[in-house]
Order: sequence, then C-alpha cells, then structure tokens
Amino acid sequence: MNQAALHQLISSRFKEKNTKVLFNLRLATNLGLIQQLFFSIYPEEKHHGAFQELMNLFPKLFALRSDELKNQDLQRLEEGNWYQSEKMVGMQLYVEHFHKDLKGLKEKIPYLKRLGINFLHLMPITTRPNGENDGGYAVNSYHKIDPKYGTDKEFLELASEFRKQQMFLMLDFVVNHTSNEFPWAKKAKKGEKKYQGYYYIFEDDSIPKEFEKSLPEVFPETSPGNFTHIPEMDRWVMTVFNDYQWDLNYTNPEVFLEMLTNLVKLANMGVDMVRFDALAFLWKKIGTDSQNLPEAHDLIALFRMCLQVVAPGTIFLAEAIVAPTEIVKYFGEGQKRANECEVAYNASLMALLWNSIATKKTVLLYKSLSNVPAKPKDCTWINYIRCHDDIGLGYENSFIEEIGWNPQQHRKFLLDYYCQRLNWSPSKGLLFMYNPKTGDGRITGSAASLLGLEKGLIEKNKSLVNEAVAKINMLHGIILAFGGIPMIYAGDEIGILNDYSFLEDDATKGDSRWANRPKQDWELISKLENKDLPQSKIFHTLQRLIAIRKENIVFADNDNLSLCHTGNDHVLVFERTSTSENGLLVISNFDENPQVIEAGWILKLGYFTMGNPKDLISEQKISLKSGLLELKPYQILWLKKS
Ligand code: OTU
Repeated sequence: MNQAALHQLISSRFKEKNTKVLFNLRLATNLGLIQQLFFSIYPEEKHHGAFQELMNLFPKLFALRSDELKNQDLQRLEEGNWYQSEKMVGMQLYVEHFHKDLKGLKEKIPYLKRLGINFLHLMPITTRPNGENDGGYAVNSYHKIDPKYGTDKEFLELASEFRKQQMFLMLDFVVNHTSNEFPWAKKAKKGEKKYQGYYYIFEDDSIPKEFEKSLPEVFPETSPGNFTHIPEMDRWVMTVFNDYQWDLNYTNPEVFLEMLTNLVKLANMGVDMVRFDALAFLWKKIGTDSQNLPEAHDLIALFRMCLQVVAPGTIFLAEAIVAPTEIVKYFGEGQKRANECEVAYNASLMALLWNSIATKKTVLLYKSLSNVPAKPKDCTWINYIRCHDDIGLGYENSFIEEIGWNPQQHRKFLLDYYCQRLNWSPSKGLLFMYNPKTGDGRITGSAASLLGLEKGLIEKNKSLVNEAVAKINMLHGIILAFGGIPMIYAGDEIGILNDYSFLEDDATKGDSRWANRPKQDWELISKLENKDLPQSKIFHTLQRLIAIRKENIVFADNDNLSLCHTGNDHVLVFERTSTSENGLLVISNFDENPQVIEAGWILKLGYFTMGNPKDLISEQKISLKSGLLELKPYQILWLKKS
C-alpha cells in the first residue's frame, strides 16, 4: 500500500498528531514486512539475535531525529508525493566547483532561484582520502563534512536555510563501499577480525579467482580486476570500483545495522532525497555478474521499510545505470510487494537522446521506450542529459538489430562520432575506459562540448554555434516535459565547455569524467544580460522553460505520457495529458534539416479543432501548411490546446 495513504488511514482513525505514537504505529504496521525481509537475508537460525538488535535500534534511531524533521515527516505524509510535482526542478553540482564552499553556495541561492531551481544534489562533501578519492565516492565518513567545504554546523545551517526557502536537498549514500581509510577498513588492516568481517576479505586468491570468472570490470583502464591485495594484512579484499574502494559485506547483519544507522543520521542532517549510489552492486555471488541480484533488492527494500518507520519524509533515488527492464525493478513491488526507491535515474532516456543526436534519428528511442516496463504510480524518474559520470552505450542489442544496424559497429560509430574520431562530427567528447581489445568504451564531455559548441566557438563557426544552442535547448525542453524531475547539470545552463585541467593533476588525470566537472563561470554569468551571447540564449531559454513548466500542472508526473508515432524517423513526439488541464504535445526535430510531419493525427488528437494551438516556448500560434507541420532543425514545440 502507498505509504502516504497508509499514514492518512492511521492518523484519521486515531486522530493522532503525537510523533512518538505515530512512530509506534508505523513500526507496528510495517513490522511484518520488515521481519520477512530481514529473515530472508539473515535467517534467525544462522544469525541468532540479529533481528532483536534491529528492534532495539529503532527507538534509538527515532530519538536521534529532531522534532522539526519529525513534524515535517508528518506533513509530507499528509500532503502526498511532493516529488511528482511540476514545481520540482533540480540541479546537480560540486560545491567546490560551484562557488567556493558551503558558505559560498548559500550566497548563490538567489542565482538558483533566478533560474527556477528548487532541488539540489550536492556531490559528496564528507571526508575522503587525500589524492585519489573518486570525487568523494570513496568515503572516510558518512557524516563528517570535509573541512574544505566548511564545518558540520555550516552544513546544518545551509540545510535549514533550504527548508526555509522551500528547496529540497539530495546527498549521496555511498552504500556499496567505503574508502580504504574508513575506520572499519583501518581496523581490518590492523587484523581486527570483527572488521575484517565487514568487507569481503580472503586469505588467498582462490575465491577471488572464482568470482572473477563472471564479474565484469567497472573501471578496466585504471582499476582492472575486482580484488586488491593489501600487504598490511596479507589478504585480498573485494574492490569492484577503484582499488581504494572496499566493498561492504552485507551478508554480515552487523554491516546492515551499522549502515542503517548511518542512513538515518544522513536523513537527520536534513536530506530530503537520499541517492543510493551503485545500489545494483550490493549483493555478490560467485558465478554471477553480482549486479541486480534479488538479495540486493531485498536489502534496499529493508533499508526503505526501516527508514519508513524512523524518517518517513525522506525518499530514495536509485542510481542504477542498468538495463531498462532492470531499472524499474528498483521501484520495488517485487515478490514481497515491498517498496524500494521512489525515484530512479532515467538512464535509458539519457543514453537514447545521445544516440538520437548522433544518428539524427529517433527510431531506437521509440523502439526502446515503447518497451520500458511501466513504473508504479507513486514513483517517478529523474530525467537528465548529463551528469558527472560517463555516458554508457547500454542499448538493447536486439532493438539495434531490428533496425538493421550491427550493434558492435553501431557502438563504434557512436564512440567515433562523440570522441573526435570523425572529422565531420561537431562533437568534442573524450573516451572513457576504452578497451582496445574489445572496442568497448564510454563517452565523457560536457553537454555543450558534445553538442558542438566548443568546436563552433574555436572555429568561429556561427552556424555550428547556433546549431549547438538549438540542440541544448531542445534536449532541455525534452527532459523538462518528460514527466518526473528534470535534473540540470550545473554549468549546462550556460553551455559550459569541457574542463581540461584534470589532465594536470595526478589524482584526476586517469579519469576523463573530470572533463565534465567544470568550475562554474561567474564572470560569464555576470554577462548574461547581453542577449547575443550563445550562453545567454541557453540560459534565458532554460529559465523560460522552467517557468512555463511550473505554471502548468500538465507537467506534473501522473503517468500521463504517450509516445506518438509520426512516420518521420527524425522526429520525437509525445503527449502529456492531465485530468484538470488541456494536454501538451511535445514535438522535437533531431535532424540538421527542416522536417515536416503529416498533421492528420494531430488534428485527431484535437490540437487544431478550436483554432490553432499555441507553442508555449515561442508564444506563437502554430498553423499547418496544406496539412503539414514544418519543423526547423533541432526545433522543439510545446503545443497546448487553445
Ligand atoms: C557511481 O556510478 C557514481 O555515480 C560514480 O561517480 C562513482 O565513481 C561510482 O558509483 C562508485 O561510487 O560505475 O561509471 O550503476 O554506472 O553505479 C559510474 C552502475 C559507475 C554504475 C554506477 C557507477
């Protein structure tokens, strides 16, 4: 059952507002499922007393939560799903690259508001090793703010300021691994058996070799293999990501209990959405690729149900960059009918948009999206173009083949197109984790550089620049209208280019993802009033699109998206409908040439019956020329019935 509905039932039945009583009621209602999940992972006969430990932990964890947040929890349960609102517009940023530190970020809240952002994903800000640390994804602590960002107190003040300004906050929960300097890892290295049991640690490499037979490599260039020999303890430890990121061993219930405590403490810092990093990797099994295993789903559901009891106002984001059919499983409702994450990255849409730009065709996008299984009604997507990671080419081979393309050749073409191996391509992307033996690789680079702005500016090629601006605006127009939360990557709002300074630093030079982790350009931002700058055109269009989104309920996510088939392979069209408002038709042209679509079916949808529909973006009425709708290269229309 939907948790908000459950809460309403309980609170109306008991006319109860006391947070403690409601906590006990939540515990009582969810206990059956929590117990079932816990025992399926940690059977009592094998882990005697572990469940009792969890029971003892609940009241302690609840006592840690502030009254302000407890009341906010109740308010959220009453109001329903805030994350599905048309008002939600997110931005992802590195605090140190945005504006100095936490204090600096606070100073820039007016800038975020000016653009229309009300939801922030701050990249990791807790302590981490000096030197290589995977951008903070190797954690030395789950809560201690790294002094380079400010103090713990400053963070709490910032979070409280966000609440006052009705802005939502997301932080990462690096749930799969800690750094090799984390207190548990240090104790393990010193030989403490208890903490060696917190990781996958082996005396020799015989079991690691068994695992390796079926484990893929995440970072084959910089961190080949999935195990690392640690001389201090003369043992092997599982390190699926980088060799300084030790995988936590969730077969040990103590690890779950400690990590649950860490999760609650994170929620108590005022975090509204917790990003579950690399959650697909939580369970490992010899003979499998150790991703998306049923036990990983049970663990996430268990985290969810436990947090539901203690801090029900906090929701989860699944960072599962896996096949579309696997992603939707992280919304939950599996065999045990438990909830998992309310939100997931729409990695499929992201990768398909890049494919459509390179091929100038939307065929694969239609084919793939039509086959994405439906998501539960109370869940939503984060729609994005770029983030701090690479773009993986995770398309379904069978769909590529159905179109008549060879999957391997097609991926090679995409790498060539984006990573400067075709001189006619406008793109200035970089290869990531390229494997010359297999030809596999991924793509990095900023949206603007990938879309031709960098090349256009270097070559002073005005039409290339204009084309890049149109492409950026079109992609923003799609993610803002697609249903779910649009997440803008900081810098993309001003078309920021690749940052090559990562090549000069030993700690970052092996990881080309740093090309797209650029410093915010405040000098450029101070010039945005000059409307002729290409960057101004990007910023002001995005600002307008965001404002329009917030004014129209039809943009809210309520499972109201349908793809429309036009017969033109260069065009993407989808309709959004709403019970309380006229529908919205989103039409975009991925081709460098003008395109026409036959408009009979648009007439049938009723968009032209009562006069010509208005394009919300240009504020122009759209008319048909002899039954045809004409689109400029990379044009996007948001048509609303008038
Ligand atoms: C995540 O990404 C983070 O987003 C990365 O920045 C981290 O390096 C990594 O975890 C380790 O903490 O491999 O290339 O879903 O795509 O979890 C990025 C599978 C990654 C992976 C994803 C991971």
